[in-house]
Amino acid sequence: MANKFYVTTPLYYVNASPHIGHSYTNIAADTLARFMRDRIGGENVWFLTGTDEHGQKIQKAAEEQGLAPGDFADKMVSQFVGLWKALDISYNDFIRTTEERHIACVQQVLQILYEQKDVYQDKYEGWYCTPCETFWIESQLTEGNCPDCKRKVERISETNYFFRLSKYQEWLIAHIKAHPEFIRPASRYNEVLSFLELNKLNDLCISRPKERLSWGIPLPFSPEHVTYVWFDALINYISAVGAFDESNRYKSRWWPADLHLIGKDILRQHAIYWPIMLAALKIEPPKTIFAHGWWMIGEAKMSKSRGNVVNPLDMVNEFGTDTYRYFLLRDVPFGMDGNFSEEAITKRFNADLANDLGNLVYRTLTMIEKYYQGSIPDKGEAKDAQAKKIEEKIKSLGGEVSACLAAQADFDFSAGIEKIWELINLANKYVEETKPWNLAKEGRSDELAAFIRLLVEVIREVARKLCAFMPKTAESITGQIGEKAIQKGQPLFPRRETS
Ligand code: ME8
Repeated sequence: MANKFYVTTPLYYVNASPHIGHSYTNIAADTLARFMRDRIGGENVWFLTGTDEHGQKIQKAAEEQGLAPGDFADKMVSQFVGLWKALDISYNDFIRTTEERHIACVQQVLQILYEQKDVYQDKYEGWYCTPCETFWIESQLTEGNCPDCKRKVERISETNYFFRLSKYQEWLIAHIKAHPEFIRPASRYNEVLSFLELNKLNDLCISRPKERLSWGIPLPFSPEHVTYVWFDALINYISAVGAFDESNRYKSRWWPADLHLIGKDILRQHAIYWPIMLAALKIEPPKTIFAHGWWMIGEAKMSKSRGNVVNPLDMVNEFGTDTYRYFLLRDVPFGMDGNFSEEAITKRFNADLANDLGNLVYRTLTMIEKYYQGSIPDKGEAKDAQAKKIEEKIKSLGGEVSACLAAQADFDFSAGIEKIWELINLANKYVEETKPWNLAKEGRSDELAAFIRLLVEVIREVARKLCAFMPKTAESITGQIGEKAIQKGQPLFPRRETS
């Protein structure tokens, strides 16, 4: 088993408030980080998130609010930090690309690549999409517009610096072929590989003239230029863990990253630019890049530019943190697109949380109150077939959940949760079949005690396994079921009216 786990999320642009899509990646990363802390020890897990603060988009958004870009970014960062707190995101480090530790690292990378001639100066003539900050050649345009965002492009001609992507294309193809786990899920692996096999990579323009864009990291060898925002931002994954610093925290400890978690919108930058940047620096590539799907509203991707975003805090206020986390992780297999709606959350809430989990905990606590005055019975062993089945399931559950959350299974959160629910459902069925009220009436006290003890074991195991997915719920269950006695609280998930 690996002795460390370094997981990252994208660094989100601070030009607008975070929405459900951003929260999804962080909830997934948080769940894995919590899961791995439990398995290999907290000191062996490093979970990095942060914000991407340079570039045109942010400069423009700041101007619109009449603020200096740095002040604007400070203001926006607090929204991300606040949201991560509300969602119980247990990151170990939060990096901002405007921090000195990052800027120094980016400049060092640029200097190394410039000295070894992997970065060179050239004159650029072609089309430029300002909102996407991307250069396009004539043949790439769709009806004269940007092929990504379909907006108008501008003709530009300027001196810039370029990174030799093309030189490393064959290396990247070979690396991908030799490492089927490098890009996941398989559909994304195939997408990147066939793109590389069918297209010749152009070198990447990694600078912007200062007169056009001033909000960026200056090139150490050309003060007239700032660094292209993607080239700057990707470096966070090594700058945050101290690449090139004295502390040896980096090579000996965290790098290579075990997992870069991203959305499929930024696959090209992560699976092509980034490994090539690392190869040029003679740094090992990350082990796995996993691109998940999109949350959609109807037919459209939820995005700032489309203006169809849902504020995660509204959902947390309405449904609670854990219901929100549960819904996102359970409703859609990781890697696929999903449709977001409040009706869908309510449905999951009533069926899975109120009816199954909440009911199991509440009815068990109620029985302990009623039959044992709140003390958990300490003897009795259930011997019937259903009890045996439940005991087996308690034993196998840990392994089953781990298998679902493994890289080989593409971090299948939904299937992992389903395994936990198999146990919950077995236990609920056991209550219905055993009819404990009859055992009580008939004075079969040993059987009743054994039955209750098994339910308590089930609930304890469910709480342990839910920790990574729903930390508050797990804590609340553990708080209600003590070592020897219970402390019954309000029902965990009181049923919601459907409209
Ligand atoms: O791309 N569904 O930042 P960004 C699911 N700064 N996930 C979504 C989503 C949706 N509808 N919308 C956004 C950037 N995301 C760069 C990254 S990394 C060095 C630099 C999530 O603010 C998903 O993780 O546009 C996606 O990749 C990311 O937010 C894009 O965030």
